Amino acid sequence: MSSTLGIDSPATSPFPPADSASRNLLIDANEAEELRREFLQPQPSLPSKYFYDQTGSELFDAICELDEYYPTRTEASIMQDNIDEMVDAIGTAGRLIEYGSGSSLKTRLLLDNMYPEVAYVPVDISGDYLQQVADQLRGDFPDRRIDPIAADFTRPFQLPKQQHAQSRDVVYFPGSTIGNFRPAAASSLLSQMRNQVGRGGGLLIGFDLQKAPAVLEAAYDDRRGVTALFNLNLLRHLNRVAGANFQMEQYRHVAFYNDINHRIEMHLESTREQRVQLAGCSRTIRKGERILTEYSHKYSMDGFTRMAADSGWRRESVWTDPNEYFAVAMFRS
Ligand code: AVI
Repeated sequence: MSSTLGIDSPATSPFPPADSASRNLLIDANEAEELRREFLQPQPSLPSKYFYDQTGSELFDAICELDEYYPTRTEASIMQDNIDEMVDAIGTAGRLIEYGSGSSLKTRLLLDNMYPEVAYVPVDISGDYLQQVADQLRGDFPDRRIDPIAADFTRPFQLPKQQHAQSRDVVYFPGSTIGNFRPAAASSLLSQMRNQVGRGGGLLIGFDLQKAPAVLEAAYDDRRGVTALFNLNLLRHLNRVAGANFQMEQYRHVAFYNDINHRIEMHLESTREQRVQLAGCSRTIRKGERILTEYSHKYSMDGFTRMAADSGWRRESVWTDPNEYFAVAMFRS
């Protein structure tokens, strides 16, 4: 998940320095700076990475089970239905490098089926959790080489050198996480992946397709209100780690499809005027004002292929579901 949603850090901050409250934060100085920068924009926003504390991760798992939230199960069925072709496209030698691997749960099908010579390289920012997952995977897949790397995949990171010159690296980026990046940030991430695997390398990526707005809006505003809780939990998380004083009950979840930019937008709308403190800064949020918390871009097949081509990727194969709701594609550099 992007830490900046595509906003680059200016060399010097245009915002006032943090006050003394920022000394007790559970986030580092760069994160505090990023929060202040986003929150103090004319259109306030908050980085979506703060969705994922313990509660938020559990709520996201619950979202993936919802009737309305089609992406997870659709991608899983595409993988299941086409696993043999995918495994052949990955090839017989090299590494599968998963960006933002988390629990690696969705990758088990590939780990079960890939050629035995292919090593698995899960990349995740949370080092301790990554080691636990890697130990578990080594137990469950004793014949597979597992080489975890603790890194923030949104920034360039070093891979150990390949053992054989002719081996090919394939980046695996499932879950339509690419859709949570703004277009410029998505393009630069695709370029970074391209540079990392070099010529002849691959990219196996899942992305969400454009479809009827009613289907999309239901997926991000479900009847049981799980997505609303997921969105609101971001405020609770920031209260805990970033010295914020959000009153959760004074915001409501808003999700809609922006059909000009082809994206779901999630916001939190304030139900009254209030003064908010966050990471050592403060601002007034008016009644009815919205704080942007997430974009989830939806692509056309051609649009995604063009964006990838601009970053040096040629589409080799694409697999989709009967409704054409979601796509998994193999690109080659
Ligand atoms: C993680 N990401 C791909 C999800 C999405 O669909 O954009 C995050 C999410 N937000 C609300 N529901 C799910």
